[in-house]
Amino acid sequence: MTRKTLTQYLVEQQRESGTVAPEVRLLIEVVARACKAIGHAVGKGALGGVLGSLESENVQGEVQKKLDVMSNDILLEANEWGGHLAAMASEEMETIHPIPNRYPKGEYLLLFDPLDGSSNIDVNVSIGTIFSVLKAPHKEGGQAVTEADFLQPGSSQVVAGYAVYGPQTMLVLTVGAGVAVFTLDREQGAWVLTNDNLQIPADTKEFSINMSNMRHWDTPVKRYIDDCLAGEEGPLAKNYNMRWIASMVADVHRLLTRGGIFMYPWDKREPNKPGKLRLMYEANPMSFIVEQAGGRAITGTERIMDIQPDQLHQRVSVVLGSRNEVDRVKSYFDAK
Ligand code: AHM
Ligand code: MG
Repeated sequence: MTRKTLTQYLVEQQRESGTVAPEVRLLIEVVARACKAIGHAVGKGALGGVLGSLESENVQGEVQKKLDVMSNDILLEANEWGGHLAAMASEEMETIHPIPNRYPKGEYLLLFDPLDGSSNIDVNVSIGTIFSVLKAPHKEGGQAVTEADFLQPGSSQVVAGYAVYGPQTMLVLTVGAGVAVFTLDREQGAWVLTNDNLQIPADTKEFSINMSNMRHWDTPVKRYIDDCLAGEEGPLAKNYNMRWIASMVADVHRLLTRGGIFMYPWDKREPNKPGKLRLMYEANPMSFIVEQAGGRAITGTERIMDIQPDQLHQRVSVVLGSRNEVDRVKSYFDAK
């Protein structure tokens, strides 16, 4: 059987449904190539000297791992010169990165978490790259891009995707016409289409949450998890299973494949922050993919992609996955 490559898939999308503009196709191919390079570095581990931490902290006050910074550099360098972008923003950079003047500029904005699940790097557990693409607002007279141009709700995303670096290296992508999955053929170095219409099962018996935070949760989350733990004898009348990889990419990839619900809710540890995960380059792209696969993504009370951001690095409470289970969690929040 001849399988399609990423390039073929994108050309067909461009021809048939007009969902992929030529500039967007170039953008996706460049990001995918950068992900291949990151995956290669991840795979070398100690042999490539890529494990361990640096002295530095990122804007969120988190210690940066070597691979966080390397992956950020790979994405920046790959995307600077192609002429498809106006600017980039990343979890690892405090402010936006406009395309330098020596290169032509395009109409799109690229946001990324270059290496998600950093705590898993040194223990050889799946990690990933998450990215989101927005259209830059039109400016008169070539005015410079600003951070405010990035502050668009998730519903404005043109593309979202992630690469997961696990036993297989995969790329999961939406251009707003369903979700396609590509597996890296490591011999050929090609992304090969392995699922052209990923759908999340509507129901599930599997939840994903960091249970060690239970004492800090808000009542609706506590009540829902208590009911899950009560199993067949409890009000939900089914036995649940639990998984927590501590890498959002890997946890979301699992639930996209076999159903599930993933939660990183607000909690009392840092009451002034809406949650741990970042809206613009973690929650929004994952929400776009999950919704395109027939699932739901909410904060508990509202749709994540409806949030009007006011900061590049703002955080958000996240509940996403199988449609009926997310609706169930929402009913716990509504009853609060
Ligand atoms: P990171 O972007 O610094 O890696 O942080 C995000 C990660 C998510 O991938 C994961 O869901 C969560 O943080 C794990 O948090 P915890 O260590 O509290 O379990
Ligand atoms: Mg992350």
